[in-house]
Amino acid sequence: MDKSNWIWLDGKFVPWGEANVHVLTHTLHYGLGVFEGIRCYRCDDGRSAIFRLREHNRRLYESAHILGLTIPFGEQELDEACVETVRRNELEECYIRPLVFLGDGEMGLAADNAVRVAIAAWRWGAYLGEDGQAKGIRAKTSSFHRFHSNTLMSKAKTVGNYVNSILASHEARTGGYQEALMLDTQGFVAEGSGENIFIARDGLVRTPGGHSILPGITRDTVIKLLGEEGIEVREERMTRDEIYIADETFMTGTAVEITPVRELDGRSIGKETPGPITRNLQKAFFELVRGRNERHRNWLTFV
Ligand code: PPE
Repeated sequence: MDKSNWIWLDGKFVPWGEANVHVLTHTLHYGLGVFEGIRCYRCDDGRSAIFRLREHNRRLYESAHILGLTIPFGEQELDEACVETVRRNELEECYIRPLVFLGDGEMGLAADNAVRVAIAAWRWGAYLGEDGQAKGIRAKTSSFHRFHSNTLMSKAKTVGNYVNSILASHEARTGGYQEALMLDTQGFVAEGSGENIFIARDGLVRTPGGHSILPGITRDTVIKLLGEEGIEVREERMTRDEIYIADETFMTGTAVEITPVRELDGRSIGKETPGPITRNLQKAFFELVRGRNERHRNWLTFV
């Protein structure tokens, strides 16, 4: 990975190579921790802007609240720490990773160790490759279901939840696909291993509703951008074969941004990838994050 110089750890900047923890760190054993993934883009005027920082850190605090973890810093303090991490590392464009974890001290499930916070930032290009973003990826329905909302909490971006994602993603990759489509425990479409999913058919866009998914901030951005273009987005249940017969399918997430899906389970999707709705949306999205959309300038935090 493309290392940077400094990591914010519990309120102080430490050199990248010294941001270490003890092997008996609680989260390392049991997965109880929460995190975020945020992107910062270089705008046309040369300034860097963090995209929807407030919403990401709000979700970080909500995730912690769901798990019963109290973050020992104020929300504004962490927003500022994210900005400072980008600034200190002199990064023009980057991915920011705040992580909240339980430190070492006691072992066992009842341990009440100190809650610790780290913020790292590094350069991270197209998550599923430049080619994937331009021409679309091949996905496979996973044999691993997205966990039920009463198993692990789906509205929390919990460290341990990603074992479910990794099982699915690894299965897809070893089978020669780039990403997994995960169904919920009832068999309806949920999301990708680290992305939300949308389909378009006859000019109408649909995405699975809230039950078994992480409510993505990119998903919310896309719903708003499409709405402003006069394209209706319905949040409702869908089956995997509705994707087979969609005109267009795309995945959204901070890391993948907006990535078209050109094939699911060996069936090609639509006539062209990306289709017109996806192509226009990608354009609108990149204009927005690079500061060319006056209407949503409040989604940008300039570094
Ligand atoms: N669902 C899941 C399961 C998920 O992990 C993400 C983000 C999303 C939906 C989209 O959420 P949002 O980023 O707010 O639009 N996945 C992160 C994982 C990256 C990683 O592999 O690490 C991300 O995109 O940052």
